[in-house]
Amino acid sequence: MTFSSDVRDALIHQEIELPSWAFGNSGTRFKVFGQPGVPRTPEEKIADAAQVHRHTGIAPSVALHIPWDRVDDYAALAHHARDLGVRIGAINANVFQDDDYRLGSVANPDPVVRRKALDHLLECVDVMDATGSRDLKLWFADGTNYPGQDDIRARQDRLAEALAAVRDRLGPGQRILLEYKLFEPAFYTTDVPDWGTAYAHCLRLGEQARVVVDTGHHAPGTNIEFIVAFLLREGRLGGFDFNSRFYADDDLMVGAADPFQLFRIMHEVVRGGGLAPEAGIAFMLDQCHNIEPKIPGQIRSVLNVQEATAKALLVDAHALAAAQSAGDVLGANAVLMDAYHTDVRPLLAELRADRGLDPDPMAAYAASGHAEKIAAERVGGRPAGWGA
Ligand code: LRH
Ligand code: MN
Ligand code: MN
Repeated sequence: MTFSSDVRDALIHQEIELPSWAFGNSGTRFKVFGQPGVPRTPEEKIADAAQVHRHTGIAPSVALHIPWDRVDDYAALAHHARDLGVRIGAINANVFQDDDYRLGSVANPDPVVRRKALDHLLECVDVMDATGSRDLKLWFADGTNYPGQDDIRARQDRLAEALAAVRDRLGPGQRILLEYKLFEPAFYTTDVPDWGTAYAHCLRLGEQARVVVDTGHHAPGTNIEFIVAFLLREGRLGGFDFNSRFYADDDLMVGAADPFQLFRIMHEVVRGGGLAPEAGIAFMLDQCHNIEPKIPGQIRSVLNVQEATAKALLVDAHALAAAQSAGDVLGANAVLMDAYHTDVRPLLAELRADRGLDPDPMAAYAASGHAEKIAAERVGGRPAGWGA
């Protein structure tokens, strides 16, 4: 079996964005486990991301998180990234880690706190201008813990006002990617709890706002591929924060908990034309590697997305459409399952070899000596931000 030239083309041009925070020490609220060789600076995080790209060939950008990646000169940071063969991708805002945000950020009842939060979001657009980033990714921890704690409608008004102010500040070609999350840290109401809420805000904001689907932010059993199909059809899917969940927002490696779900999602992406660069879908990872080594964890994750994508590209679209229109339930399902059960790993290994990459990125990284080198060079790696 071989990949058709269309499939090869799609796989060669696929780009998966890495999160800078995946390279820092992380953990749970119980314990952050330090690892040897962890980056001490944003520059070192970008250098680690560049290693992942070097071995996979499809991870050419790295997302920043402000203020975790705060530097004096963002243009210089972008230059540093380019020198290493990668670029800076989405800018992730952080309006959840200050004491001021106890009752929320942009939906806070206090206008002074709202202003502070908005100023940070606007500062993030300044960063985008300096780095040349297209996307501002917004996740709000805003919500309430108790019935009656705040006015649900008023919080929506405040949120909408802040989002509109950010939208007004965007340059041409820049976008808001609005993330939703079912719960946590708020446990009673969350101000952007689901795709419907995010979508409604994006519709009001206009063409420069799209929804980002973080795969870990849904209730168990949610049909995420339906959400993907719907948003893509409406032109409002901005991208993904890929990760795996077993229980809540576990941020485990994408494709680890449920590779079949990842395949189903990628099938809808392919079906909706979402792999084409002009579709503007950002394929990002949002993960933490609490107990496993970080660079190999990112390589594994990129490969998991690539394998799911390859399987989705192997779905026989004609046979599927024929079975569907004939009402052949079992036949249609079999077409999909045939693709899912194909072992694409040897084909992907060949594809890498053709591109001058090592066919086995995990083994190539292990043999590169990079892990030992950074362990010797870097002392005192910083937490990624979580549980710091
Ligand atoms: C919180 C979260 C969210 C953001 C990330 C920076 O749930 O994981 O998904 O994208 O932090
Ligand atoms: Mn996320
Ligand atoms: Mn999350």
